[in-house]
Amino acid sequence: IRAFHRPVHIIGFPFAGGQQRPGPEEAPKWLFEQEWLHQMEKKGGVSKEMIQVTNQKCNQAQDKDILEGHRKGERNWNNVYESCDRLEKATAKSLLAKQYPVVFGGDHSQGIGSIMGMKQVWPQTRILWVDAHIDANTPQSTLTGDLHGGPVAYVAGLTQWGKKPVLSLKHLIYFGIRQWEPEEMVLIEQEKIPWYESKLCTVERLPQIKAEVEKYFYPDGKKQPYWISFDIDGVDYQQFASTGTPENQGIPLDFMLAFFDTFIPESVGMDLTEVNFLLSSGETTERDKRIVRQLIEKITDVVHREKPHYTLP
Ligand code: 6HN
Ligand code: MN
Ligand code: MN
Ligand code: MN
Repeated sequence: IRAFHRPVHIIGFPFAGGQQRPGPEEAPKWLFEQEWLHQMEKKGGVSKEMIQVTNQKCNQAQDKDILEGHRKGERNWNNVYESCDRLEKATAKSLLAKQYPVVFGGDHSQGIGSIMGMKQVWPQTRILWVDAHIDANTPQSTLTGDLHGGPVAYVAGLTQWGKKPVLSLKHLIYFGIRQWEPEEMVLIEQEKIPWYESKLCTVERLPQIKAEVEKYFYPDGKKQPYWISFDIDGVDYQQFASTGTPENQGIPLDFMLAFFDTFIPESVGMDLTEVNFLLSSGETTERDKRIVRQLIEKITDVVHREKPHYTLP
């Protein structure tokens, strides 16, 4: 008897170059040093790999080297492009090896790489985007030029960048969004992209949410697997504070844990992004580290326990 259905493959992406605050590059390094993670690896069914990014530093204007390749609205583009290209290859490889990749960032610009790679293996996946932000800014709509605010625009082809778009906007649903640039909300309205505000994200409503998601994505009943892109700033700031672009309120943690129970069995992998312990201190940091552990343990538990609801490639 197999002890678990799928192995979990934690892909560390030590990258801060999609935004301007130091810290997200440290999160996977912290994770990979944790004794509890070593214990999980020893038990089996968990492995880890650190991506070599081209430059892990955040994008501060005084760093001449990381401004190289700067185009208006796309700060640090060359670095994001090349680092995501490496992540793209690693994500595809992980999926082809029948693993469940958890791409642990790093800032959310990583979505450009993880989703491009995932789509090579699973072109029909639907994406569940859990975030305080829409992350669909283009070089024209962004106010910050920070590329972590734009991964959806890159993978969906709203921004031209030399690789073919892989995501249809019909295959995307948001959870927890509460900050956006005007053009991003226009996009959601024009494309009629469903989104759940945080206060709708309750454990009690989850069965109904699941039914609505399925009705929207699969009107003909033929189901496809999901990719979960989970930005930790989607969670309520009172419950998790170690992140770079916090917004008020948000999704309760108990919803996220139940969300994993519900959607992981039908998903091929996920991003977990924007953890930044340098932005909190004392007991708050310790609490947030315990929460990351709880999330990783939960994800692993569900991936191991549940038979995937689709045929592996
Ligand atoms: N994230 N909309 C803001 C911007 O700069 O474009 C914030 C983006 C945050 C992105 O948290 O992944
Ligand atoms: Mn995000
Ligand atoms: Mn966000
Ligand atoms: Mn912006």
